[in-house]
Amino acid sequence: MTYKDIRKERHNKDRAQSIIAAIVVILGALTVTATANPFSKSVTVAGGIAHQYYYTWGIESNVPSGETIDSATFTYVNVYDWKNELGDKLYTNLLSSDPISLGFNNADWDGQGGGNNFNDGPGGNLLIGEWEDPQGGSPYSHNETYIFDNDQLNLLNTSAADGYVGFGIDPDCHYYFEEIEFSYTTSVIPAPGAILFRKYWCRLSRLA
Ligand SMILES: [Ca+2]
Ligand SMILES: [Ca+2]
Ligand SMILES: [Ca+2]
Repeated sequence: MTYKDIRKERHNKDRAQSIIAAIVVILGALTVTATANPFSKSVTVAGGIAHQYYYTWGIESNVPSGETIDSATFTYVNVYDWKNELGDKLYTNLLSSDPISLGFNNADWDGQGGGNNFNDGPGGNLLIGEWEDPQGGSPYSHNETYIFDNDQLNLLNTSAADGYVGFGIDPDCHYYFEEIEFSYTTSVIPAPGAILFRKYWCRLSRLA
């Protein structure tokens, strides 16, 4: 290798290292924007929810532009029912169509019957939790939590696209709780440019 070749190789190496240093700075900035954004909303219902009705909870979903919900949970805090009876279930559903009103509202009367009055199924609402208090009568610090699976996350993201999501809750016994909490985290949807960027990053790394 001639002296000229050595200088040329050194020049190329210095250049590649400068480019990589710049990329590291940019990647640092990208890492900050990729941090999960937590969202949490809660509601209290004075006197609890009555067995002969079913309810809706409409929420402004507030997913940042260019991001997607990647995890979600729904929790009844310190929940219990009036007393332990056969079939006294608490059904919780993610709705495919948003409720007419925001907030927690009485949707209709079911006379404590009909099972789950929100009829979950493919293409429609999805049941996210079904619970029956095994004790009843008084609180015992039980939190009933549901973690969304992939199908539920997909429906949640589809519904949140218009800025609103809704839940359908059907108690077939009188249920009491401190509050209901709905939480999610989001992450940035990777842009096609980021994938291309990663490809060139690998090539440049080999040059250095
Ligand atoms: Ca019912
Ligand atoms: Ca919606
Ligand atoms: Ca009911």
